[in-house]
Amino acid sequence: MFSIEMEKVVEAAERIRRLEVQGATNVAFAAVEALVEQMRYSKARDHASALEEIARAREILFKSRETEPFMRNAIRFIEWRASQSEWDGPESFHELIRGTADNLLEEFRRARQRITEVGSRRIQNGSRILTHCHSSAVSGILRRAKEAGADFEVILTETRPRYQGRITAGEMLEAGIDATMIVDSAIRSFMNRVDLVLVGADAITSEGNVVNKIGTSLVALAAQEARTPLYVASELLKFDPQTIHGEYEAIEERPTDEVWPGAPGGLSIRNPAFDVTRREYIHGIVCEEGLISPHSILEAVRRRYPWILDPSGT
Ligand code: RI2
Repeated sequence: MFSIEMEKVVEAAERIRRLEVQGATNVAFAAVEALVEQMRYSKARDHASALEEIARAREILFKSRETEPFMRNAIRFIEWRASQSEWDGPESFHELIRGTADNLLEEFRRARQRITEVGSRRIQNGSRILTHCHSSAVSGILRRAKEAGADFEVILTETRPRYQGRITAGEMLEAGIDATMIVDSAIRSFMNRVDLVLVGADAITSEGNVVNKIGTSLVALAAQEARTPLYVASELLKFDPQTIHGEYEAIEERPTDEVWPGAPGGLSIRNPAFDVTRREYIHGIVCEEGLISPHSILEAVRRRYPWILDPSGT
């Protein structure tokens, strides 16, 4: 459908779609890098066609995974900056894109550092933490806590159907953290032995609800029943501004053969990748503004990243 000129972006979108790049933050980084690369090899010779190319890149990247506002916020920001720039030839245009992306990625790294610091303080010596799926934010917090000398155990779910729990397991073992894997359906059986639940996020809505890997809302239910506090580790950059306007976060449905390859004909299979955990189930969101209540998410985003709500306000 797209010409060979969109090669860099098409390749990146494919890797994202196949989950070779996984986790909202990694997806955002990969999408930004792909856009910068694309514009490095751009054949556009005027401002209008360069912007047209960015718009096509955006379209391809956004389709790779539906539930990824972090990626969308980042790409929209770069696109907006590009649209406001003066055209001074393709090389300086690329420099502008590169510079904007570098500043943005630096901001992402600073956000992550703060999340890691704040979150690690909640990991008590001798405690047991349950996590679901693989979140680089959660892994970062746990690694930091370990470096700070805390001795704790992690219970991790295997996370059907794509088994991202194995990525978490590998990272825990590499960091020397005591880790135990359970099947997803064992969550309730283990919840009474857990001190704290820590999960990542793919999207945060204006009401403070969190969209994360399918099964997270069940983890939250079990945690509430057992009175185990549940924290979400997430950049505010995952806030979806569309939700302010009343839109629901779209939930990606993935191929059914991930659930059962070669399933008998006539059987319907559904494979939603994410679900919504309502804010009532969330004790706090560990973000770049510190540990905040999900109720205050919109104010925090407005304070920290006004450009997410309105790029012309930057
Ligand atoms: P970080 C993952 O989705 C999980 O739902 C995880 O909690 C979330 O992204 C955030 O990951 P998937 O890509 O940004 O495995 O914390 O479908 O890395």
